[in-house]
Parts: sequence; C-alpha cells; structure tokens
Amino acid sequence: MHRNGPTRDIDESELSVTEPKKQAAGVTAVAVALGRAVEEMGVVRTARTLARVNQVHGFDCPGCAWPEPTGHRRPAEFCENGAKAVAEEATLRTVTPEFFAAHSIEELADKSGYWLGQQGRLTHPMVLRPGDTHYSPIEWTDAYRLVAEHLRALATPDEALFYTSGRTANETAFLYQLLVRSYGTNNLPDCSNMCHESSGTALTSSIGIGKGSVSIDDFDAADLIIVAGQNPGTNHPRMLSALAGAKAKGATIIAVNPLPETGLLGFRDPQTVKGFTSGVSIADDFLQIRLGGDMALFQGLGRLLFEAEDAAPGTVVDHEFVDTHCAGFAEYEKNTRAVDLGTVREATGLTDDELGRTARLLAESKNIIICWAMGLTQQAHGVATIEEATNLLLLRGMIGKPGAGVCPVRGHSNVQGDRTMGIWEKMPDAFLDALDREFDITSPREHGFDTVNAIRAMRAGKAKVFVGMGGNFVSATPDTEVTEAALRGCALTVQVSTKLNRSHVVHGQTALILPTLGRTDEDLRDGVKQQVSVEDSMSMVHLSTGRLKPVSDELRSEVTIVCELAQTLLGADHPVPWAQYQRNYDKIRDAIARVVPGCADYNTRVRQRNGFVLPHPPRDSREFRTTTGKANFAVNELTWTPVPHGRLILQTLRSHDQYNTTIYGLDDRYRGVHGGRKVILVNAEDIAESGFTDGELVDLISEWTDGTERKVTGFRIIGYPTPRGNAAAYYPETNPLVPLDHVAARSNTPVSKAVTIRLERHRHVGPPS
Ligand SMILES: Nc1nc2c(c(=O)[nH]1)N[C@H]1C(S)=C(S)[C@@H](COP(=O)(O)OP(=O)(O)OC[C@H]3O[C@@H](n4cnc5c(=O)[nH]c(N)nc54)[C@H](O)[C@@H]3O)O[C@H]1N2
Ligand SMILES: Nc1nc2c(c(=O)[nH]1)N[C@H]1C(S)=C(S)[C@@H](COP(=O)(O)OP(=O)(O)OC[C@H]3O[C@@H](n4cnc5c(=O)[nH]c(N)nc54)[C@H](O)[C@@H]3O)O[C@H]1N2
Ligand SMILES: [Mo]
Repeated sequence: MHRNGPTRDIDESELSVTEPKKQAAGVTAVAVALGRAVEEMGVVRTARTLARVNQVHGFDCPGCAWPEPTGHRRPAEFCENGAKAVAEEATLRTVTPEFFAAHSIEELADKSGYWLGQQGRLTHPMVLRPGDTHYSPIEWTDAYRLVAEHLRALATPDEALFYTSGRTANETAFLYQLLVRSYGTNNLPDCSNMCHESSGTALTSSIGIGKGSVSIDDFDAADLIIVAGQNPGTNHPRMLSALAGAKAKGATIIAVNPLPETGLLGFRDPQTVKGFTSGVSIADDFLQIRLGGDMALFQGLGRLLFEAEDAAPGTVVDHEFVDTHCAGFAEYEKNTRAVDLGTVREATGLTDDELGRTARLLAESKNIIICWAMGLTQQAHGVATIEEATNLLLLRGMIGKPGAGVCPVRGHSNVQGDRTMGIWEKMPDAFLDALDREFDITSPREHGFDTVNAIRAMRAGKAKVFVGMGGNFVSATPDTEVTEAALRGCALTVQVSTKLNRSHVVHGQTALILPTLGRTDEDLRDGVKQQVSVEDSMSMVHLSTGRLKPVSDELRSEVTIVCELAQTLLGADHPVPWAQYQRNYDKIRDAIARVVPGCADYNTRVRQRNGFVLPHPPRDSREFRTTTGKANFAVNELTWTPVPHGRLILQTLRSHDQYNTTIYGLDDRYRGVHGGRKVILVNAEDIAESGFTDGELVDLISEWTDGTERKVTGFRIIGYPTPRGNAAAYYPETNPLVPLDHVAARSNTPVSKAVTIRLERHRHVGPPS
C-alpha cells in the first residue's frame, strides 16, 4: 500500500499568473481538498479519515487552532486546508532506510522544502555520524543512549536547547518540559516565540493573561468584528463560517489589511447548500492599511472616540467599567487626545472618511470583537500595537461581557496548550513550584533562551545540543544563513518528526531523526488505545483520538519518546514515574490536574462531550491579575513603518497551498499565483516607477541598520493591489532576508512582516538552462 513521492522538484519557469479570485471556498475548495487527499492516501483511507476530523470522537484537525462549534457539528467540520493538512500527515508515501541509502545529505540539501516534504512519512530512526554522507538506521535504544551521552557531556544543561512546535499535544508537552527541567534547564524555545508572543506579552501586561477573551459563541452576539492582520480564508478557513454567521445576525465586519485577501472579501460556505451556489461578501468595509500602520490606526481611532465622547458625553467612554476595573486611564486619555491625525493618515494610508466611519462604528456598537494574527504580531512595534487595540476595547468596556473582547487567532493547533502545559522559557515560579512539589525535583528558576536567543547562543558556541520536538527550526526561523551556520556548529541535532524537512539536512556533527506518530495515527499501548488532549485558540480543552494504522511499526508516540529518553538520561531511580506515564496517558493527565492551574479533574472533564474551558479571569469575572490588579491602559509613543526612498517594505506570508514550512502544492489560487513560489507582489505603480516590467526576474536585497545586506535571487515581480511601497513574498523562501536582530520590542519576535528591501535586475549566473 506504500507509495513513492514525486521525483520532480519545483521548476519556477512554469510559474503562471492569473487574476486574483473574488471568492474563497465553495465547490473548488472541496474538489481540491478531496483530490489531494486521494492522491496521498487513496480513496478508502480518505473516506475513513476526513469523516473523523474535528468530530466529538475523532481527532483534532492538525490544521489550525480555530475552535469547533460547541453545539451541532456539521458532518464535515473541516476545510480545504484542514483536509490538506490531514492528507499531508495520513499519506501512504514513505521515507524509508532505502530512501536514505539512495540519497546523500549533499543531494537532499539541494532539494526544495516542497520536494522533501512530498517524499512522505519517516519510517525508521536514523542517524548521521561525523563524516557520514548518508543517514543510516539506528535502534531506538541506541538513539536514546546517544542523546543522553551528549547531554551528559555538556558543561552545563544550559548548553542544550529543546524546541517545540505547536502540534505537540498537552500530554507530550507536559512531559517534555518536565524532562527538560528535570535535566536542568529552561531552554524551551518554541514556535510561539515567532508567532503570537507579541499577543501574549501585550495581553499579560494589559489584562493579566496572555490568551484571548472571547469564545466561539461570542461571534453570534457581536455587532462589530474587526479582523486585522489576518488572512482567515487561507489560514483559518472555518473562521469564515463564524464570521458569516455573525454577519447573518447583523454584525458589521471590518477587514484591516494591506492586501485585499479573497476570503475576507468574498466567501462561499462549502458546508451549506446555498454556499455552493452563491457567496457572501464577508467584510462590510476594507481598510487597506500600510504595513506597520496599525498602531497609528488604533491610536487615531482612540482620539476620534474621545472627540465623539465630547460631542455626546457619557455615550462613548464606559466610565463605570473604566473607573471600576482599569488603571492608567488619565494618562492614556492625555496621550491619545494629542495624537496627530496627519501622522495617522500618513502611517496608515487611510482617509479621514475611512477613519471617521470606523470610529463611528466603534462608538455606536454595543459588542465589539477585535481579531488579529501575524500582520500585527510580527511587527517591530507589535506589542504596543496590540496594547492599543486593547485600549480601545477597555475604553468601550468590551472585556468580560458576551459578544465582545480580544481575539488573537492562534496558529498551530495546540500552540496555546503547549504554553499552558509549561513550554515557555520563562514560566512563572508558581508553576515551577507546583511542578517541584508534585515530583520532588528542583526546576531551575533562571529563564532560558527563546528562539532568537537560542540561535544567538548556538552561533556563539554557548549551545551545542539542539532537540526539536516537531517543527522545522531551520526553515521557520529568520536569517537562514546565520541560523544554518549556527545549527551546523552544534555537536548534536535531534529532530522528532513526522515528515522529512530541511532541519534534517542542515545538521550538527551528529544528527538523529526520530520518527513519530501524528494526530491521525492510532496510538496503542499494551493493546489499549491512547488519547491525547489539546487546547484551541479559545481555551477549550478536548480529547483527540487517532485511528489510522501507522505507516511503520517503528514509529513511536511522542509521549513514548520523551519517557524512554527520560529513563535513559535521568536513570531508573528518578522520582518521575516515566515508565507508568508511557503505558497509560491517564496517569499523565492525573499529574497535569495537580500541577497545571485550571486543570483539576482533567481526566473526567476532558472526556465531556465538548471537553472543558480553562479559566480566564477577565472573561469570567472581570478580574485582572496584572501588576496593578486592574486592566491597564497602555501608553505608547506612536511608531510606524515609513518607506525609505527607492525601497520597499516586504512582508513574508503564507500562500494558500502551504502549512508554514510544509509546502502542500504550488497553487496560491486566491492570489492567482500558480506553478511556482518565487514571486514578489508589488504595486504596479512602484514597478513602473522603478523601471522594471511586470513578470521580470529580480533579486531581493534586504538592508539592515548595521549596514549588512542579505540577498535572495530570481523572484518574479508581479503587479498586485498592495499599497505603494509595500511588497509581499512567501515564507520560508524569503527568510534569508530577515535579519536575526530585527525583532519586536518586548516580545523578541522576528519582524517577518516589515523588512526593508531594494530590488535589482536578476542576472542569470551559472550554466544556461
Ligand atoms: N493553511 C494554513 N493554515 C495555517 C497556517 C498555514 O501556513 N497554512 N499557519 C498557521 C499558523 S502557525 C499561523 S500563526 C496562522 C497565520 O495566519 P495569518 O496571520 O493569517 O498568516 P500570514 O500568511 O502570515 O498572513 C498575515 C496577514 O496579515 C496581513 N498583514 C501583514 N502585515 C500587516 C500589517 O502591518 N497590518 C495589517 N493590518 N495586516 C498585515 C497580510 O496581508 C496577511 O493577510 O495560520 C495558521 N493556519
Ligand atoms: N518569514 C517568516 N517566518 C516565519 C513566519 C512568517 O510568517 N514569516 N511565521 C512563523 C510562525 S507564525 C510559526 S508558528 C513558525 C512555524 O515553525 P514550525 O512549527 O517549526 O514549522 P512547521 O513548518 O509548522 O513544522 C513542520 C514540521 O513539523 C513536523 N511535524 C508535523 N506534525 C508533527 C507531529 O505531530 N509531531 C512531530 N513531532 N512533528 C510533526 C514535520 O516533520 C514538519 O516537517 O514559523 C515562523 N516563521
Ligand atoms: Mo504561528
């Protein structure tokens, strides 16, 4: 039943461009999803698998973190991109020891991430020893021993790094951080450092908890929903159904984005009969903002709200909420009233009319939700931007009541749960105290390295062992050349993975690939089916059960890998009952219940029909556990992203046919880019002004404040309706352009959405093709 992956790699000369689509989803989406699924796993496995996505007794879709509806679940509670995520994992294509024997590392290092991923599921633990040209098979026990030897040889545990990507389930995450802290370090960088860290930082400071305050039902009660810096049509397609539902109940929806993203502007719900034939326009208004202009927008809107309050006192500012629950209002008011609207227009590119009508809606709406994703977080002033959005909601009393609140829309399906379970380089002492009490260990208290600092540490030779629990560190991180050199400097790199990726071919002196079960795979221990649990973007925790027969008997669950490594590394007399946990995941959940706040009675509650919702003090009782004990109005100096003369500001984003560094295919259907990925979308007037022609090949050179430059070559320039001076290109191809030190203030998140670049005509070098 096994299949081989495609042999052909991407040929960028086959790239073609069509008009961007006006509507998302609909019949095409269903057809594309089924086509991909059948291609990867055949008809029977497709039918068996897709019917189980996001169902009560099924598995959690590994696509995104958007919640499932709590009431009636439709038979197909998935979307085109969820189906692609499932097909990618449930594929019958395999990467076997024979594959590794046939392909040297040198050869694999020349392949695209797309080609690597398309080869299929990893089937055996593999090792690459110093001097080897090919990976070769290794026994699991030998692999653990090798890792333990390297870890024991370090001068201090702080020379090791333990990365996590957000697919890891709660049970694994809890045990993994327990292993890492038992070993003796807090070096737990994760994908969240590159993702919603800015949201967590801002919200913790403003409302005392780094999570969103709305639940899925709040969408039905909202009358204004702002979606800023997010492309749900591609990255959270099921959110479109929630938005369409809110709209049907009378909500107004405003999209704030530099790009006219198809899903936001038009949507055909593939899950309703009507949606097959006719679509709705999701956004009632589209504010085409300049990259990095959102902080100016929110401050400008704040000023207009104060003016509206002056015109009709007592109708705009929720004085009762502000007086009872907030701190810092007077200073916020003073600062905000002084905001210069001319600067706001320049920073945002928006007109007085656009600002005025948005302010009016904010002043008049009874229930307001603000949603956001990477367009806000991956900015140098991302934390302050999110604080300013939160300020508006506080001013209007919009936290802790139905139909209103902050909604950071998470990325990876369990990235929020991983944090709840302790995957964080600076977990609060209270959590560590509880961990130590439960297990009779002594967790280190000194904070560890986040993702950017982990790269710096490897570069400086201060970190020598890298362990990745999922993810694709090399391709996901900024400044590719720097990061690759940093990893190559390690003594050992270990990747616990489902699929082949670039992090396996850019490696330390010794490298290990440990193949693991995915969300869809059946996980049997002593003949008993094990389940794992996850938390969605709205703090709902529920079970996930894989049912597919794994593609190889050699695969081990992430829990097993952590427990077996722990026993080898920490010895048989270690106080944590690793052997028990590995056999019965209920035992892990019992420990979680005793250690993790809000998880009491975990085993029982997680088995309820829709699981359970974790406590959120601002949402539940308008309680704000901040430094002041109140919700804090933040005061920030207005920061934005001007375009230097003759330069462009580049954002690096996702196509419709990828999951982060996993490239499903070469079809960014909604934006009209097909057959290739090396494109840069530029305003047609900027193309004309700079003397290029549409379709020409260019090199992109990024410029950093220290005078250094970085370059990627051979990108096709395409005229696209993005604001003047603002360009867009796909991640991860453009990661080499993002300087490692270009990080957001306070969250240390790489600024992937604002890189200053110039374009140069591409000169073909090398042999003619
Ligand atoms: N199919 C699929 N689903 C996914 C993913 C995937 O790769 N594929 N990734 C998952 C992950 S980990 C995450 S974090 C999420 C990511 O979800 P998104 O944040 O939607 O992902 P991006 O493609 O980075 O899109 C950023 C959006 O912000 C806009 N934007 C960029 N800069 C600015 C700005 O300065 N201001 C404003 N207002 N808008 C701006 C861009 O035009 C774009 O629409 O999706 C998750 N879901
Ligand atoms: N320039 C730029 N860079 C970015 C971003 C951007 O917008 N622009 N976005 C950032 C964001 S938001 C994020 S979240 C990061 C993503 O960073 P990562 O989470 O590190 O990257 P992914 O591409 O999601 O990881 C894919 C790999 O995970 C492995 N995998 C998949 N499922 C499983 C599983 O169940 N278990 C295990 N053990 N492994 C599994 C597979 O081997 C696969 O190759 O990238 C960040 N980097
Ligand atoms: Mo993310």
